[in-house]
Amino acid sequence: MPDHHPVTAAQAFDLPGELVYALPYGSGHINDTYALEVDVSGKIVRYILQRINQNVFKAPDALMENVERVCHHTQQKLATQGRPDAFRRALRLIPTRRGRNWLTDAKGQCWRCYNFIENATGHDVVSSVRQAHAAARAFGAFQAMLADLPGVRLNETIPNFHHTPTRFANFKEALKKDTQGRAKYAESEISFALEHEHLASLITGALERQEIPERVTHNDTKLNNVLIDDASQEGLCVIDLDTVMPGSVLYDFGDLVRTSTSPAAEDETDLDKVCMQLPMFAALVEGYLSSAKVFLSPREVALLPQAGQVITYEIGLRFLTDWLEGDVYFKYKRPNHNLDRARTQFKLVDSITAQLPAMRQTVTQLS
Ligand code: ADP
Ligand code: GN1
Ligand code: MG
Repeated sequence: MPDHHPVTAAQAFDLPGELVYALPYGSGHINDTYALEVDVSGKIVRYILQRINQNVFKAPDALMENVERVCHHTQQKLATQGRPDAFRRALRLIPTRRGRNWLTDAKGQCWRCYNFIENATGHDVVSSVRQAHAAARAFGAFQAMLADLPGVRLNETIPNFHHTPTRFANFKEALKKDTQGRAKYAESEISFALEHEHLASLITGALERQEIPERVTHNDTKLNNVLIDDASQEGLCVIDLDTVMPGSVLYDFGDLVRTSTSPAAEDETDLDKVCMQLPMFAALVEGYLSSAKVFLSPREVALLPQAGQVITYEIGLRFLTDWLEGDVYFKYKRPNHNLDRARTQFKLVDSITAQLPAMRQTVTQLS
């Protein structure tokens, strides 16, 4: 953890009692996340405090303007649906004592505080078809809620975030520079990345040719970015709103395939465990279409099978690039962690590629 002090930041927020603890929390790769424990008349109430990673998000105010709008809109939607548990189904920003929705501290660090969604879990690895179905349904419902977001186009919090050809170009640049002298240790991963360049423009090309529309999308739909209700196993609340911005639904569906069809963790080192499981894919398609079919175009549906292949390749490229550049972007816990992650992604790309005909058949049957 960096030296930024969460307690000082927490005290700037309008919490309803005494702060007891601020503990590092979760397994996100980007922000610093803390669970706050607040004593409210003898009862402990938890909150989530986050310091935005400004190495990754260069314009935190523009990011928070998006988050503010998205939270407001989703809460309003849920309120009009009259759901009794609406407060568990969308994030709510806790204001600062000065009435702002985020804090910029004396060092220029940006912090925000959310309600803590209790009795729900963000899973790092999928454990059942039911879970896959629930996650996909929740992300589809999230996209549906944002389809009529009023106002101007959302800010792009990371330019070219899912422009896979740009990710490929960045990889080539990192390879050329090889600042850490690491390229010689990853020959087969580098070959894989170079040989699969044709995948990069599949979705961006369709967007550019206007075969598929730009929509408001989440852009970071990995399984642990939706909290699943521990009791009902329903996909309850979509979190990690930093990259909600204009994009393609295919990257959202694809990242579900990347993170919810393999029984192995994203950083599994035993590659024999990494594979795309067709029953999980079918559950994702069913769950996603149950909430998103109303607005998806036929072309978007037709491209669902390949979406996972493209984004898994893209995230593999990003892990490999970061490793070549000396691990400057993703948080890591061991040497070569990003290389391990890249390997796992590329193994999964192969597994998806081998099963594309069956995946296409599944989508045809279920749509
Ligand atoms: P990162 O961008 O670093 O991935 P996230 O916003 O995904 O950060 O948060 C990290 C983790 O914190 C999540 O995976 C989840 O476990 C937990 N978390 C985030 N927001 C909440 C919340 N409002 N309620 C409960 N847990 C949360
Ligand atoms: C990061 O923030 P987190 O851990 O949910 C990353 C995603 C990657 C993912 C890989 C802003 O997601 O793009 O797909 O790691 N987020 C950002 O696990 O770069
Ligand atoms: Mg996250």
